Parts: sequence; C-alpha cells; structure tokens
Amino acid sequence: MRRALRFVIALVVGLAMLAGIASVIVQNTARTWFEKDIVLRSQLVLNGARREAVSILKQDDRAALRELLVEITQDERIIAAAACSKDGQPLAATDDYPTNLACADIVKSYIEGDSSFGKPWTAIRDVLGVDVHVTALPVTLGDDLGAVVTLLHDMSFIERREAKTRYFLFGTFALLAFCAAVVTMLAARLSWRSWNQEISRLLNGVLGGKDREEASPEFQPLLKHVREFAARIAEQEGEGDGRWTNERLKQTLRKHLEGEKVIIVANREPYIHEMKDGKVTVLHPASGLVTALEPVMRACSGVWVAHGSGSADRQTADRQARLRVPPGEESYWLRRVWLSKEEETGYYYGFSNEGLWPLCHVAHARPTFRSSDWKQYVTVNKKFAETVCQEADSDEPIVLVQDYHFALAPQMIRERLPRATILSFWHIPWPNAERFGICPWRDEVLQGMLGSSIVGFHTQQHCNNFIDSVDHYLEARIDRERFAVVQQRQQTMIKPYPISIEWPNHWVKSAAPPADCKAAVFAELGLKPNALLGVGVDRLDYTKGVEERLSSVERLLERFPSFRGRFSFVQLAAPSRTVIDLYRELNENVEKLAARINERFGHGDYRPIILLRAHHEPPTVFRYYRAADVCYVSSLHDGMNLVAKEFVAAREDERGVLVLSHFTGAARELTEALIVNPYDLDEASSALASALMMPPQEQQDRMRSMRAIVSEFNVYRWAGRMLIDAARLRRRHRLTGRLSERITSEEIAS
Ligand code: ADQ
Repeated sequence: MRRALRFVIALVVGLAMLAGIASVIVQNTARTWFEKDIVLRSQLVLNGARREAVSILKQDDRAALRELLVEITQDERIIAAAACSKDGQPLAATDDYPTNLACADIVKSYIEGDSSFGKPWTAIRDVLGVDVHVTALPVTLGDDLGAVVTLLHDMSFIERREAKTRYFLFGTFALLAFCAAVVTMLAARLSWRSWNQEISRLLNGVLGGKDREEASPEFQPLLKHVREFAARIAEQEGEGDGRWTNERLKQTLRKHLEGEKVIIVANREPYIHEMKDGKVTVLHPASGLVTALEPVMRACSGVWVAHGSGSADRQTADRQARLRVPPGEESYWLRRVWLSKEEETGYYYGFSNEGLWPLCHVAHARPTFRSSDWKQYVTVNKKFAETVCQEADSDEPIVLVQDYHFALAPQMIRERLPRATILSFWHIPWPNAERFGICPWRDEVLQGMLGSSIVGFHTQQHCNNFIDSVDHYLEARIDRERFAVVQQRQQTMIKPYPISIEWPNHWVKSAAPPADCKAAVFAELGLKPNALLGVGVDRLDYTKGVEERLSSVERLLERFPSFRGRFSFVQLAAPSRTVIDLYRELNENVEKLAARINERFGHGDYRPIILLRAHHEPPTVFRYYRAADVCYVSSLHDGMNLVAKEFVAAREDERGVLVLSHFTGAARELTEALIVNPYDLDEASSALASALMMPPQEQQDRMRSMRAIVSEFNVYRWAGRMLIDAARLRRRHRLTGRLSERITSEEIAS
C-alpha cells in the first residue's frame, strides 16, 4: 500500500507539472488566435465603412470623418479610432484616442511594414498601464493611399478568457489526478489482496507437498522458483518435506548418524537442584541456551555435560556425578562437572562474563581481561574436554560445544579424539575483527574454536565477522566459496543456524487458556479488568536494555496521557551474575528507575511499573506471556533472543503484539513484530501506543504470520540442520580417510 501511495504522489506531481506545461501552451495558442480574431474584426469593421470613408476623404470633410470613427467605436471592443493622412498628419480621432499613439509613428510603421499588399499593421501598446491592440488599415483612393485608419482594441477580455481557460484546465487535471489516485489505490488494494491470497495458496500448496497446485499464468514463473527453492531446502535438510519435530530429529540421528550418542557441553545445566528450607527443589535456569537445547536432548538422548552449580547438585548425582533427567521422564544423562570457587570466579565470572560477554555485545560495557581469569578459563576448558572424552563411547563421537564459555574445548577434544565430529555454537554475537582484536588471547580463542568441524552462529553477519577475525589474526586459508577455514588438513565450516524454541511447546501445552491466565495475572497484580498490560521477561543483564524499556514506558505515559492509570508494565527480571559489579549496579538502577516512574505517574493502587525481581519458573513466565497485551523485547544487542519467540508460541489465541528491538537476531525472522530502535524513546513509545491500540484483526494477522515462522523454523530444525551437516562432513572424512589409507598401503606394498 505504501508503494501505491508513493505512486499516487508521483502521479499527482506529474499531472500538476503536465497541467502547468499544458496551460502555457494553451495560453500562447489562444492568445495568437485572439489576436488574429481582433485583426479580422478590424478589417470587417473597416470594410463595412470603407465606401463612406472614401467619399468623406474625397470631400476632405474632417467632421464627417470623426463621426464615422465614433460610429465605428460603437463596437463593444473597439475603444478608440483615428485616421491619419499618408504623410502622417492626424485627420480625425475619437475623444478616447491616446495622444502617445502619434499619426507620424503609425503611418511610418505601416509604410515600413508590409503595406504594399494592403495588409494591416498590428502592434500591442501600453496605454496608461493597460495593453491595447493596435491595428492600422489602409483606405485607398484609386491607386493612392488616402489614409491610414487605426483601430484600438481592449485586450483585457483576452486576459479574462486566459484566466478562465487556466482555471478550467487545472480543475480538469485535479479531477483527473483525484480519479487516477482513487482508481490506483483501489486497484493496488484489490490486486495486493488477490496476490496475497494466490501466493499463500501456492506456498501452502508447495510447502504442504501439493506439488500439482494450479497457478494462474502470471504466477507460473514464481511458482517454479519456489518449487526449486523448496526442493533445494529439502535436499539441504536431507530428508523429505514436512515440519521438523522431535520424532523427525530422532529419525535423522538414527539415519544419518547411525544413532550415535550426542554429547552436549554447556556451562549451564538444564536442571539445578537447590536446597531450600531443608528440601531439595529442581530449578529450570533462566537461560536461552537451556531453553533451546533441552528439547533437543530429550529427542536425541545422550549426555549433557555442565557445571554442577546447585547447592543440592552433589547429593542428587551418583558417584560419577551423573543422573538421569528430566525428572520423571529420564530420557538423557546429565553429567555434572565440579568447579572450585576460584575456577568458577576466574573462568565464569571473570574471563567469560567480564571479558568475552562485553567484548561480543555492543552495549557500552568495557571488557576486562585478567591473566588470572584466563588461566582458570584454560583449566576449566581442559576439565570439560577431559569429561567429554570420558563420556565418549567411540573414537568418533558427536560433540555439541555450546557458547563462549568453551572456546578452547573444541581444539582440546580434537587433540584427544581426532575423528570426533565437533559442532560449536556461539549463542551471542561475534564482533568485528577490530573489536575482537581487543582480546589479549584472541589467537588462542580463534585457534581453540577452529578445532571444531563446524562453528555456528545465529546470523550470516556473525559468520562474516568470525571469518574476518581469522583472516586478520591467524595464518589460515579462507575458502570464501564454501565459507570454511582450512589449516593444515583441518577444515572448519562456518555457518549460520538461527536458533529457536521447541514447537509445539510443552509449557504452552500445559498452560491454562489465555483468558484464565489473564484473570489469574490480573488478580495477582491487582489490576482493574479494563487495564492494559505490557510484559518484559529477562535475565537482568545490561545487554537486554531494561532501563531503556522502562524509560520508553515513561515516555509513553508522558506523550499519551490516556494510558495513565490504565497501562501497567510488568517486568519479570531474574537476577543474573550479581557477583559482578556492573550487574549489581544495573539491579540498583532498574529498581530506582521503576520507583521514580511509579512516583511520577502512580496514584492510589495504580503502579505503571511492576518489577518482579526474581527467577520465575517457566509455567509462570508463560502465564504472563498469555495475559499481556504487548511484550516488549528491547535488547541493545542480542544473538537471537528467545523471549520474543516464546511470546509468539504462547499466543495460541493469536492476540497480543510483539515490540522487538532491531538489534536482536530475532528481528530478522519476526518481521511482523513492531521493530524499534530501543535507544529512540519516542519511536519505542509510539510503537507501544500503536501496539496497545492495534485492532484485533491486525493483531491476528501479525501473530498468525509470526507463529507460522516460529513453528516452521523451530529448534528441531536448528539441531537437525546442524546434525545433517555434521553427518555429511563425517561421510566425507571417512571417504577421504579410506582413500588416504588405501594410497598409503599401496605405497607400502610397492
Ligand atoms: P540469553 O541471554 O539467556 O540467551 P534469551 O534468548 O532471551 O537470552 O533467553 C532467555 C531465557 O530465559 C528464556 O527462555 C526466558 O523465558 C528465560 N527467562 C528470562 N527471564 C526470566 C525470568 N525472570 N525468570 C525465568 N525465566 C526467565 C543467549 C543469547 C541469546 C540467544 C540464546 C539462545 O544471549 O541471544 O537467543 O542464548 O541461543
């Protein structure tokens, strides 16, 4: 529609210019015609009086001549007349004849003009500030020129007619422009709707496997491309068509990787056992990585190697630090790794979260690198690499190394298990080469990661940045066509795999209907039934833009007073990394900011900001997603952001609006969200206002389209694509391995 509008504006401007040009042309042509008309009229008038004029001239009766001229000026447009002798002397003139049109000049001009043929001489003269048309005509006596009669015409009627013509012309063009605009907008609207319907029908047909779907001739080329594209994707994904599910992921593992056990290495464990009031409780950590990988592990079985950080973790694991999870379902092993206080401080809080985390996020926090932290980082990576090797039950296991906590582990595992298939996934952004160069151990970090068979990022941009960093700092061959780094005989593919969430989502399945969730949340928060609710769900991390988010709510209430007393924003904020000063400061700042906004706009029971600073279990988080009118994800920089996708998954009712930061990986996929720059408080507050006022039909259209994306591009697809790529690499390595073994044995034999 915006394009149609642009077209209409261009059309109106074009027509206005056309009207201008047409008006000039018409004006000039009309003026020439009118002037010719005046001359013709003058000739006619004089011809009518010619006989009488000749006789008067012969008698040299000047009084009669003047009377004749007065009679001639009875014509409504002739304003004055004069008769001059052939030698330029005045013979007679009407009273109004201007003195500045002297007979001498007129007769001279007439004679010097084309008078030999008896033609009139014409001119436009200024008489007392008014344009007057002058026609000088001959009256002959035999062969001799008896006199020159000058007739003056009023030209103001020409100007009046020109103005009328201009007015009419512009009116016609304006009407034309209006009709064209209406027709264009209608045509755009109708064709947009029918194109949309046709394209969705065709895409549904192709994606749903109805390959024989009939398409109208103009859509045939498009359909051909879509089919080719779908076939290419299906080929890339290895297996037929249809949606990725946990079952399909299991089959992929069985078919392509011969049911090989998958070992995941991640800092965070999926289930943390905590001792609370003398009782052991299980916690699901607030972590995007866990949210994404846990369903994958439930589908693949295998082992999850993680730091055992809970206060009751030791007592719930066996002597090898292992236990079956999920509680009650027991589909895979959790292998806990015990870390000392110094190891945790140096490796986790220090090098990982004070060094690499701020290095990789553009969120205005300075990275801190300490050699003591680096030492612990190396030690802990070794510890995890050893644990992986203990857990591997073949010499070519499939290892999924997760995130920036384990940049060195891939190379360490490779040294011990050269035939292992190691997939590393970096869950946060990768900075540009210049920024990455800040890290004093940049070469070691890169070298460690290049022990992987595949290094994955959320976006192509992060892959490009990684390749550039390798190019800047290491001696390696970059194969830009296949997007791979080659060092000696080791090749590492660099590929984007945008992560997602499970679909169908088991937290959604077990949640109450949205209306019940809304009633429960409104009762919990003491909101009035007509209140409007916004939600934010985050670890309290400076990259998530929580301060900017609360300030946008403040700006909304400043700019749109109708929301005061009615709109509340609930922020579920899980305290995170509070050992680090910056995070403690953030906690305090957010609390102060919320209090200030509440002070400013709150009254009675009404609080615009409701800050629930705690870890919440997933059923609570999903209840809030389902109760909210709007969810605002305002990250200043985020690899993907799964909160956005969880909100979409939670809204089975196809209601609610997602306002999403442009600086998240998710913004590239969820284009039907209201995408904002979280730093621009005016833009963000306008988006919040639009979200709160959005008609239900538009909410449904946007939500439906985002749900289609998240369900299609779910986490099983993410894992499946990586595992299929891994299987391909394994096959290739086995073939080249066999080939080189054969060559070596033939060499030995000869
Ligand atoms: P995170 O930075 O942890 O992940 P995100 O992707 O938003 O961020 O996931 C957060 C998860 O924690 C969600 O599942 C959410 O429900 C949960 N959560 C948040 N706040 C909570 C709270 N108060 N209580 C309970 N649960 C809460 C990193 C990267 C991301 C990337 C993921 C996955 O920073 O960019 O999307 O990994 O790759």
